[in-house]
Amino acid sequence: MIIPGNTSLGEMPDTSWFAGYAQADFHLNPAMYPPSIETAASWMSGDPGNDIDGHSRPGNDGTPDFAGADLVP
Ligand SMILES: [Ca+2]
Repeated sequence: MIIPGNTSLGEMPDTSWFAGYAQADFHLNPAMYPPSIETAASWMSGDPGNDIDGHSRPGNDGTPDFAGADLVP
């Protein structure tokens, strides 16, 4: 399902791009995640200022950002 205004990352044949999907560890595996995830989101006021590790998010409305809870600096 594609929701208008969202970026499709395509089919997800496996979960290897998460560090530990089965253990609910949704950190990105740097060698495995699709590059398009780095700009699939747009940061907007009200979004979290940091990811799950405390890494800073853009902080400016409309700035491309990693989709999801983790970003890889
Ligand atoms: Ca991170």
